[in-house]
Amino acid sequence: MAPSAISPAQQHAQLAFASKKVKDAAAVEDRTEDGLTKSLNEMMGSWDNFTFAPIRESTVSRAMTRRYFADLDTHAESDIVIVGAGSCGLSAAYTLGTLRPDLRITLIEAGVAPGGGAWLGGQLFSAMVMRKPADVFLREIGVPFDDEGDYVVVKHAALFTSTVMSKVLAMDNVKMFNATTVEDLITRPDEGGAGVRIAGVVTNWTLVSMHHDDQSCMDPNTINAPVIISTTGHDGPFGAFSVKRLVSMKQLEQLEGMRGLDMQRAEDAIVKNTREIVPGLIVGGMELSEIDGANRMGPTFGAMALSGVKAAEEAIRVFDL
Ligand code: 48N
Repeated sequence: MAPSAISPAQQHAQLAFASKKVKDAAAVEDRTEDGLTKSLNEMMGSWDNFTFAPIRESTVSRAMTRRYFADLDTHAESDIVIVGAGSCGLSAAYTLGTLRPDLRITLIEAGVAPGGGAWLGGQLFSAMVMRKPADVFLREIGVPFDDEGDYVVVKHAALFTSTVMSKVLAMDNVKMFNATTVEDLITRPDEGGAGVRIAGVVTNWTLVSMHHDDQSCMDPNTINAPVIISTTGHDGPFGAFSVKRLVSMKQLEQLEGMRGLDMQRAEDAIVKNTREIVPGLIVGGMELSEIDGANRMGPTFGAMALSGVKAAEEAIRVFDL
């Protein structure tokens, strides 16, 4: 499949933003011996005459809206869309964005706060367990951990989630639209097959999606893409979106439903079986357990990270067909 017409950078240039990109500023500024940058050090202790540069409210509004709508315009034609920015979706976005900077990748997340169930390790405990060899992914993104032999422990789940998210959001070819829900799939007849090929997603503001029943009809928006990765988690108020839609559009007979917790079996199954379910749609993470009837694994996250890596690999395979 040919990548989309023009690159995001070209599109942005066409919108002639006057801003200049300042990247990794902290990385290049020299630091004083107390560890802070010289300029921050100079600012501290001299607050009496402190003042911000002048601004007008409309400037702030335009700075936000100009970029948002330019991104929406650019990503209306995406190469790969990832639905759900939980631990699996973020890991897939990191792997894809790193391996294929030529692809325009769009991440759609229903919550205002991405991250899904990966802000805590389990119940309300902050430490996150990953069984080896998932430590390979932690080394890849530079998250420190305690090595406990067969498993590793990240001191706070939010350290993993915020690190992988920060790397994804810093990528030029990845754009995340959060507080945005995928409420349907775009389909085309699958040449040579009896079913359909997934060709994009249908989106709406999440707050709108939650109120279709009590407001007049609010039509959605669309994003065309030849490949979709769905990682919307196991069934729940928002979970398992794409697999449930495949059943309702008669592309899947039924869902086997996630089975009881069996840590030992669950994680291997989720990673090994992350795959293209119907042409153009790859499913990973806990959403997959609903199709296959895989066990749940509870508070261990290695399968989420590595299922995301595998989903990225699958997406590139399908895209390059
Ligand atoms: O964290 P989740 O729910 O899903 P995964 O598969 O990334 O990670 C699952 C993991 O957190 C576990 O459940 C752990 C391992 N426990 C397992 C167990 O046995 O209990 O993230 C899914 C994301 C969320 O952020 C949702 O808000 C989002 O997907 N989402 C959507 N975003 C856009 N459009 C939708 N229709 C949609 N549905 C869900």
